Order: sequence, then structure tokens, then C-alpha cells
Amino acid sequence: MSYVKTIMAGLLASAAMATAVTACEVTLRSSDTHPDGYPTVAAVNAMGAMLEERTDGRVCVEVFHSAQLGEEKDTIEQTQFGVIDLNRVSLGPFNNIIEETQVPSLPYIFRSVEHMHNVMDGPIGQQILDAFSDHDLIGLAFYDGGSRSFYNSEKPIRSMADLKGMKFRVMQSDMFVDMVSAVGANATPMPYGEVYSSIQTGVIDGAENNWPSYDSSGHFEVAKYYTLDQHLIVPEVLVMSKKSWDKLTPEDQVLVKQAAVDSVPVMRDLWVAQEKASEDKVRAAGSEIITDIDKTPFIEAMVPVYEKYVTSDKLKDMVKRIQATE
Ligand code: GTR
Repeated sequence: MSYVKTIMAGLLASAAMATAVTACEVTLRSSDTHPDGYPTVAAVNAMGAMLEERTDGRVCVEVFHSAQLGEEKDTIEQTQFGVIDLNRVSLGPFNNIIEETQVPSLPYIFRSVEHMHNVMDGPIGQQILDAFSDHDLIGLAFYDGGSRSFYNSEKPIRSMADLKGMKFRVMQSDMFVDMVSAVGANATPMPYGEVYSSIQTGVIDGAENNWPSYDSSGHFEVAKYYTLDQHLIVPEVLVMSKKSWDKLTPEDQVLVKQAAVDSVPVMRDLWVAQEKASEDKVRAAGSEIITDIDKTPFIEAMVPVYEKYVTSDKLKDMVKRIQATE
């Protein structure tokens, strides 16, 4: 058994014992677009197991995976209203609502996943988590989302010229529409759950995402050309409804926050393993992976995106501090 599997098995067993003794007084309903077993779903389950154990079974988490509670944009609204208690989402769909989330969503802002971790684990990450509280949400913790690259059903993309005129789905964020225009293609913002059939029917040529999502969504079946341009390293976030948070005692609030923080290393380990497994799976299934791509023109093409979105002193300062982070 791997290290993570052992931790998970232990946590789930103690949570089961705790539940047997005391029934949950509070069950926090959590949303995720991904299927059961996906690292984000497993991480929130691990968080729930820790919370249940630490509250002697009083406070539990139930994860509704596979977009059972809706697509991300709608579930964010429902979380703000207090209909959903917890939500694990990409920062992308927050871009139009919370300006601070645009900064770590900028194309090529991070030099590597390690750079992203150093930023998001420090004061800039905290500043972004704090920004959620002006929007009826509590930012609990950041998760990994790897790096996102373009994939399509038509042809191998080896340069920006190949992208010209093609149509790609993006998350519902204006900044991502401009990002795709900046490389000469057209963008259609659309919920994740509509992407597979839209590629299949030719409404769009492709989309962009990380290895695990390209795999688990089945998009690799309809869009076999995956170009490793790695234009985005967008962190994911676990948020809680401010309404649900305010119903907890201050002691339980501390325990919820701590369990979320403690689920981060579990998530990171699962993520690394899943990236590898997904890459191997799609390669074996016949995806053509284009790795010989010069990122420099892509990076240069993003200047207008920075100029359009990084306008306030606050965001300019955040960008500078990110660039200065090791
Ligand atoms: C995934 C991310 C999801 C969702 C999805 C998308 O990588 O984990 O939260 O944002 O991408 O593209 O909609």
C-alpha cells in the first residue's frame, strides 16, 4: 500500500468508528465536478474523515462528485447562498467575481508547480483566500491543478500559427477568452460537462486542461492531439459558504479550517500519482502528445492579457511579488 493509501485507509477506518459511536450533528455538503476517486474528491473525503475523527463524529462531510450538484459556475452561486456548504473549484470561474483570483490565473505567471506552491502557501495565497470573505465565501485551502495545455480533434499543434482560427472551449472567465484570442484562436466559454459532446459534434475543435481532467472527462477519446504548451498553472480552491461557516461554533470553525489545510499534502501526493497515471493512460489509448513546442512566442503573445487585466495597483503589486518569489 502506498503512503497516501495507508493514511487514507486509517482515516476512513477511524471516521467509520467515530460515526458508529455518535451520529453526525452537522453534515457539510460538498460539491465537485470530478468523478469519485479523482484527487480533489479524494482530498475532500480525507478532509471529512479528519474532521469527523477530530469532532468525535459530530461534524461530517458528504462529497457530491461528478457535478451532481451542478456545473461550477452555478454551484459557486449556490455556495454563496448557503445551499451548498463546501465547494472544490478551479480559481478560473472566480475570475469574473473576485479580481484577486485573476492573478494566479494569468497565463505563464508561474515558472513551475513549485513556484506556484511557494506563492500560494505564502502571504499572496493568504491575501487571495481572504478576498473570498467579501463574496459570502470563506477560502479554506488551495489544491493543485497541474498545468493546462491545448488539445483538439483536428491536427497536431506545433506553433501559434497552427492555432489560427481554431475554436477552443475555456472556463467561464473573460480573461481566458482573451488568452485564447491572444494566441490567434477563438474561445467559447462553456460548462465543463458540455465539452465532450461539443467536441464530438464539431461545435468546437478542442479545449484545454491538465492530464487528469483530459483523461477522466474522456476528452482524449474525441480530441487526440495534446500539445504541451502549459499556458496555465491555475490553482484550485476549497471554499465554504459564509452562511454555513457562521452556523458553526468558533471551535468547529478552527477544526474545519485545520482539516482543510491538512488535506493539502494528501491532495498533492495523490495529484502527482494521478498525473502520471493519466498521461500513461492517454498515451496508451493513442493520444498524440506534442512536446517539441517553443513556449517563447506563446509567453510573448500574452502581454496584452496582462495589460488588460493587471490594471489596479493592487494586482500590479501581486504580479511583482509573484515574479520576485523563488
Ligand atoms: C479542471 C478543474 C475543474 C474545472 C475543469 C474545467 O481541471 O479541476 O475544477 O475547472 O478543469 O475546465 O472546467
